[in-house]
Amino acid sequence: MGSLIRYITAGESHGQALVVILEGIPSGVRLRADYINRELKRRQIGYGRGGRMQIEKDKVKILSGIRQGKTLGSPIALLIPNLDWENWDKVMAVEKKDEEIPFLTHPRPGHADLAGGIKYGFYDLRNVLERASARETAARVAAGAVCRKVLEEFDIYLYSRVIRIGRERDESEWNLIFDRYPLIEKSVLRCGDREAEERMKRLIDEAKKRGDTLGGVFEVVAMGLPVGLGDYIQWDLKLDARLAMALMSIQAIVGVEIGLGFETAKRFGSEVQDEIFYQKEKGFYRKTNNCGGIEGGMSNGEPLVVRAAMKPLSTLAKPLSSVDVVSKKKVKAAKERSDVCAVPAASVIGEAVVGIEIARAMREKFSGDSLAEMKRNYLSYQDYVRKRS
Ligand code: EPS
Repeated sequence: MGSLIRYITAGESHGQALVVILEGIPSGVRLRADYINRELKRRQIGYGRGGRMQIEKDKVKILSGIRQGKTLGSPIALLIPNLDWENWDKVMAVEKKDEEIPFLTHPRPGHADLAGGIKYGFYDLRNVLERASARETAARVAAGAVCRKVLEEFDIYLYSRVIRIGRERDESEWNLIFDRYPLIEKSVLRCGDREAEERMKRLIDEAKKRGDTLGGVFEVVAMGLPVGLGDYIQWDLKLDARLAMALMSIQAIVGVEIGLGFETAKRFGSEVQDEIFYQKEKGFYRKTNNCGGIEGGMSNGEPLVVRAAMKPLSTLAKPLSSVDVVSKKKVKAAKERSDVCAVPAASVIGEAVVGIEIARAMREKFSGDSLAEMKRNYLSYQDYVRKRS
């Protein structure tokens, strides 16, 4: 995609640390570790998580790219130590030790275990699951926090909430997210409806009792996007396509919709398209936002509304049938300590990856090596937009 902002993560779930290198952040952005840590903490909260979150207290170590509190424009390297590493140092040792480590040979249906083992030629499926684990998303949230800081410089703000856990739903419209945000941020399920939250919690308790897991749906809303992020001229520049890829790349995400999404397929065009109005003070505007802030692969100035569906986690305390990859005998799938439900965490991760995509599109549109240069370009574009409206 040739974008100026790009990132790559490294790290195993029970290895020493997670690492992310983020490139393309302009110089001159004020950034403190505390700001990143706040986002890391938000990702760790959530009803239905397992024992691991009692162990990890995610804190970032900024290794490069920031000096005297401001970004340098050079690659930003961030490290998040895994506190659980001390319990896994033998199993996950870099050097081969004399002690034999038993192989994990029972792939979990729905996990990367079997396809990954066949692909990389492993009979110890731990080699797959350690990297396939959603622990990796802590690194993405750290990168997302940096991008979020850039976006705040342009008055772009991100929100998220959980609207479904299994069969239980919060039916409220997306635009209630702002009024309910204090409640959402305090909720253990990131749900803005207390009654729905209680039902969701009961369902999670029931799943836990049964040794089962649950998925759900979260919604991310971004406010303040200028018109014209993304592009209509080429498939891989379209903002909706890029957001879908970013969200689908989160572990266990199986579907993404923008605005009314799948619901639009059931309606007439006249019930779906957002009519255009104009007022001298306001410029162009809409009274509805069924398209979720994106038309023709570009932001249209309305709030961005995206939702993602997460499948139930594949590590079950009461495991399903599987086959041993060595003996080929019928077995029960591997039973690792895990979460019952991680949709609230996914919702914070969703904010992060959406933030990264918006920051990338902003850097493309308002190209500049420094924040000041980006801001100048942004302001001159605002002048242009105002003159036209
Ligand atoms: C995960 C399994 C669990 C989760 C983990 C993701 O870890 P463990 O196997 O150590 O109990 O807690 O998520 C995190 C560690 C995290 O930071 O989100 C998995 O298999 O994907």
